[in-house]
Amino acid sequence: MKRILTIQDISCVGKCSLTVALPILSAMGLETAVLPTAVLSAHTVFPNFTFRDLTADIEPISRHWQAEGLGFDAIYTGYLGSLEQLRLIGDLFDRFRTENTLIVVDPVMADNGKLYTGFTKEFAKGMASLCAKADVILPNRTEAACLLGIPYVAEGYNEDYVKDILVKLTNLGAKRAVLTGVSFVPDKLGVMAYDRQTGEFFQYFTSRIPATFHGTGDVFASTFVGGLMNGLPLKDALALAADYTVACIEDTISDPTRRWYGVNFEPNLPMLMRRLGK
Ligand code: PXL
Repeated sequence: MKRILTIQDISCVGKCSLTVALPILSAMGLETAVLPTAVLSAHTVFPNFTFRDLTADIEPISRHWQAEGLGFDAIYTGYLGSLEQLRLIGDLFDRFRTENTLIVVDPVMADNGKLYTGFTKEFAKGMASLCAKADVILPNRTEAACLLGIPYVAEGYNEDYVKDILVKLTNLGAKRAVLTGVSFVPDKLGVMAYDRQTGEFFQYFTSRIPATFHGTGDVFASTFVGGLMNGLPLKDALALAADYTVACIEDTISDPTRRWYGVNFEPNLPMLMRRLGK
């Protein structure tokens, strides 16, 4: 069984980060180790959330793993809390990377043209340095603008513009870049990707659902990483992640008892397993 390490916060309530990544990756048949970067009472869209920083634990925990000879087939990072954490995790990549380790960085920090609470331009620069050490990065369009230090364009862009962004993203250092939240026509939303080694571009679009929910980026990223670790080619992992995310959003919309703070990813786990033949 492949073993994956995911590094992100625990938002105790919130259907995001580790509370999404763990069940999704487990359902996809992957042993999932975690390195929590912080414990929050709830994610940062809740008012008055508590935040316990775990930066000081990153090095001792990972040194223990090294002493035990533990390694990982993939390392996937999500929400990280500080510049110091970016530095420590870059160092962890260097210590655990082998020829066969897949390193995926989801540079969680912004959406809809704005940085999330607590993030700065300096953090975005540090995140660009962490992205340089990854094999695959998956920013949304706002995060891509922050990483590249260019203005966020809300609408009215075309395919050439997105391709240019993707090439610039891989110029940061990663072999492959996936850009989420791409839309050329109002009723379709999707992802585009670029593989610098083959020069190939990919795209996958679904119907746009007129609602936004928190945590969908983490659902998408976890499923995408799980797909790659199940041996799917990039384009199939993208399609699986997009279809599953859409199914979760549709389930949420049709649920009168839905939570405002996240999506119903749980009822759709069997669909994910079926798609993988599990
Ligand atoms: O879903 C991304 C995310 C993860 N973790 C925390 C967050 C957010 C987005 O706001 O607040 C704590």
